Amino acid sequence: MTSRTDLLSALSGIVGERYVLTTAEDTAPYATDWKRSTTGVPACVVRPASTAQVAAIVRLCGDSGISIVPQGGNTGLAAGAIPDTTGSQVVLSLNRMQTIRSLDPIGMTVEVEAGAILQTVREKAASMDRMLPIAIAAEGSATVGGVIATNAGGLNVLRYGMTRDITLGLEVVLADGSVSNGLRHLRKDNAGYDWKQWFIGSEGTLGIVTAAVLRLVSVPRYSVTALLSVSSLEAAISLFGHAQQEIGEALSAFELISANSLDLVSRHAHLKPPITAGDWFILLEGASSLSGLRDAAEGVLAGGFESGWVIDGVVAESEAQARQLWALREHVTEAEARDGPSLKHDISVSLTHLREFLDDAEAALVDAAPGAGLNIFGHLGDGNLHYNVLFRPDHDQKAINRIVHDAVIKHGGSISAEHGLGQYRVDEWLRLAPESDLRLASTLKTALDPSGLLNPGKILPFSLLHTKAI
Ligand code: 2HG
Ligand code: ZN
Repeated sequence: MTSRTDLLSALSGIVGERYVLTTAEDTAPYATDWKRSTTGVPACVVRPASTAQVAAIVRLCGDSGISIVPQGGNTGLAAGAIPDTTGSQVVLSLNRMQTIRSLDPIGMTVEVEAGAILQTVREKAASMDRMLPIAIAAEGSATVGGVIATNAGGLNVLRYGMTRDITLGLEVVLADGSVSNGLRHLRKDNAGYDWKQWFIGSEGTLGIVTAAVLRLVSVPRYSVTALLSVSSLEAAISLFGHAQQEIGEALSAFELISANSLDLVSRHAHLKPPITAGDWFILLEGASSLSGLRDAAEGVLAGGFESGWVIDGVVAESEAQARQLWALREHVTEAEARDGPSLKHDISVSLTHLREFLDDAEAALVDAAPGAGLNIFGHLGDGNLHYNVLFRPDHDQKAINRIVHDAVIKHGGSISAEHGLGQYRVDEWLRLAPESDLRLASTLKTALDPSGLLNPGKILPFSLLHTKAI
């Protein structure tokens, strides 16, 4: 058994003493999640500067039986990068590994270290007239490694896919301290298993992503943004079908925002929609290298009015107005946090069942948590809603989670669409996942991390790996 002093001095030997943080003050930013609802107690925080240092730390911790919680920008919404409260887990922050190793504007790829800030990579790509098509509200702090570990989604999934669809290659440090180098810049690569997929969305439980090759796209020269209010969810869904027809593959975002969400934004961020309200709002964006988008968006609006789906709408006249419309959507999370405590549910349900899901969940919540508020918004085009419940202290939080997730499963949906299971949804996943999913997950975890060194307690608690249930 390694003493704490031995561990700290061995870690200092790898990264240098100033990059091993031990005081409560220094470790605090790494110990609490963005929402400030989960706080852990790390043994220390270690900040390596290279893949070789990450590998050496993993070997050291493995030999000493000390578990590791990998962390990127700490912007996650499910506490997947926060240690437990035992004071025995080492947080391994990748925030010193920020190098953009290469950017190829013709091959349309960027190779980058895991700790690079998403926005910095997007800006670098933009400076060469290319776009990294991962757009999330936290891009100013989120890192490439964190985005990969959670398979982040965001605002443009409709057009470009999830992080999984944009990742071409990975470099990963495995639990035994070896390095798997798959930094290939290839669109086509069927040689053997596509092992990078095992690590994307694995929340640091199977290996530590240290670098990646990501796909770039051309910068759309034209874009159009519109905000519409609609008469019902059914109207919103019909309008989505219409927009897909009119705008086609250039439709890059189709976001749903409830009137309640915009009420929160108006109260806490003092921003108001410039149109007459309905129960729901739609923020629509089209982006293309070809012109004609504005006509197409106006066609969507006109068709929406004609069919009685749309109550009011505006197509942005300028870049500045488009940004104002987007600000309404982008402030929802912050406004919710300012309003008070909430239970986040990051769900996806196919559009054909969405109405029934909302009805079932709301009916059950009215009984179980009377007076709870709802903040529902998200990526309607992907069937992914953030169904966030603004609960009161007397409400049973576990019961609320069960109600929402039971309704999701009843309608064939997923309880974790784009934020990961983290710590918040592990119990619910174990309760609701098909046994065969758990068995496969357990097989993979046992093969890649047999001693449960990496991010224990996330996705598949180690204590459950060898039980009969799995
Ligand atoms: C978004 O879509 C993010 O804005 C955050 O995924 C969702 O705050 C949330 O629940
Ligand atoms: Zn989202």
